[in-house]
Amino acid sequence: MPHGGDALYLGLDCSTQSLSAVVLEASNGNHRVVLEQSLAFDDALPHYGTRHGVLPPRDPAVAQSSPVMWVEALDRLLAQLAGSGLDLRRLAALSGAAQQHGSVYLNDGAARGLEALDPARPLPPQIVPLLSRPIAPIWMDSSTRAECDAIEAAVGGAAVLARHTGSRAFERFTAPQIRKFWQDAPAAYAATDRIHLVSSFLASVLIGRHAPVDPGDGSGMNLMDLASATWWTPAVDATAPDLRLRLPAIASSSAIAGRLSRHWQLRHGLPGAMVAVWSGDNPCSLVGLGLVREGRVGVSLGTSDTIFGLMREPRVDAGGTGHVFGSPTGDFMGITVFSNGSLARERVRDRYGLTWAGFTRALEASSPGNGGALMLPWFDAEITPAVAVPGVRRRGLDEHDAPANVRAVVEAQMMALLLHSRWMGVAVDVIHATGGAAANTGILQVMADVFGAEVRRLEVSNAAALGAALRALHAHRLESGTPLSWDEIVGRLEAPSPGSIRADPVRHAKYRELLPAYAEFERLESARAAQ
Ligand code: XUL
Repeated sequence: MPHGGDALYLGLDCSTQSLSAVVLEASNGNHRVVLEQSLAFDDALPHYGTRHGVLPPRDPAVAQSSPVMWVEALDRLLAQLAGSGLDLRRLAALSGAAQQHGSVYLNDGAARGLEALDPARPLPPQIVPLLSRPIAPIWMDSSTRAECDAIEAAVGGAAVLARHTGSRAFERFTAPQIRKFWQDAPAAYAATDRIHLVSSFLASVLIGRHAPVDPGDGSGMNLMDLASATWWTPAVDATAPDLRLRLPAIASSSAIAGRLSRHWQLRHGLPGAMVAVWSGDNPCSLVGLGLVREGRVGVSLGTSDTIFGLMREPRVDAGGTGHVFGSPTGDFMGITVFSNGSLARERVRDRYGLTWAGFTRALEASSPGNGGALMLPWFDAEITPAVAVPGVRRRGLDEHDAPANVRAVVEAQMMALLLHSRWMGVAVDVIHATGGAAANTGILQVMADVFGAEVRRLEVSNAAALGAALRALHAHRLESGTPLSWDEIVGRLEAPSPGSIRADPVRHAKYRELLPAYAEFERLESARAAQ
């Protein structure tokens, strides 16, 4: 450490709606969070015109965002950190998490351009000329069913693709998105020299050269062979011509990609700290929630709702809804993703003119089980189960009854989480919860009651950014020849004791009774939507 004091580690999280930072201070063998900061894209950078971080779509199935906006947000947030009063000369390493699957397309001027960023000039006009595609397709996109079918057919079927890459083809995964780009804009594809994930793109901007992807985020592409963490040639060849030449290297999540480039040192007075390879937000949340052993699950209630847990072996979901990703620990993780997460909760809140406090009161004013009334909150196209044509479905539920609708959206989300995580084969007695909605005790109580499990809430609001900071610490110690085990990394975090919410046996019994009716309603309606 070149300067006195304890080492600092920075974790960033570029999610759908915001960029967040968590700074850890490591002292006396332990580490603790000393700063949390966040910047919401719509509010902080209104000139990009995003809504909830997404560019207004021409087609409702298309979801895109702006890579330049993410870089401008990075610049702003690092400026805020530099002015926060923390002595950032103590910054030993940083890493990041990002929304998964989204891709960024760079031309052959990017390698030089990233190296030569001018700290005296604003960043956006320096990034724009490096892009061969001005926008980035993101995980909410559901416009590539035809491309999914073509890729699956070319490699021998959905099951073969899932066996190798961890998932059958999903619309939002990077390979179908790349295939669509090649078909729609062949000249722009030809002018593309490197295709990054959101994670590896931002890491590249920080180190001033092309960064690798890690197996955690790489497994969200339908292109990586899970077992060997190498590009799987049949899927690469099935996606687009000469794609292999355009893909980044794959490196361990604990590898150092480079150091903060001169640009960042001069622009914000930051040190040449090590930059560990970035990963996806879900793999980082796994670490942030301390789930480094098999048998525990995490739930993230963010823009997407996700349920995940570590796996020693890659057990692929035969039903085709879940995914297996790489875990930053070098193991695997099972995950199921729902697109109607916080935006669905928000749509119900707004429909009845409620604040969040009013939403909570409405939840409390309605009775568990909702008298059997059910909702399928498919405000947007749903990933799990696959529903391409959005639309809310109600059964026995009066659309005008605000408390019943508030309860119905939360109960449906929790029952869907339970139903579609069974394939992971994990007995769930404790759930570690994170994400914006985890602040709401009423929602977590429904989670506890539906699962019949204890729910623990992390005090740090952003588990993905925390996980990225812990990964930076892990990578730095490994690089310095003083490695720490993952148990030590998560065990030495001095976190205030997490809030714990217990299941009520009577309410749990009620949900066990309701679950088959919910499952049947979901099965019927998703089948009808597919016709
Ligand atoms: C994961 C997924 C989402 C995004 C959200 O497969 O699509 O959870 O990572 O940021």
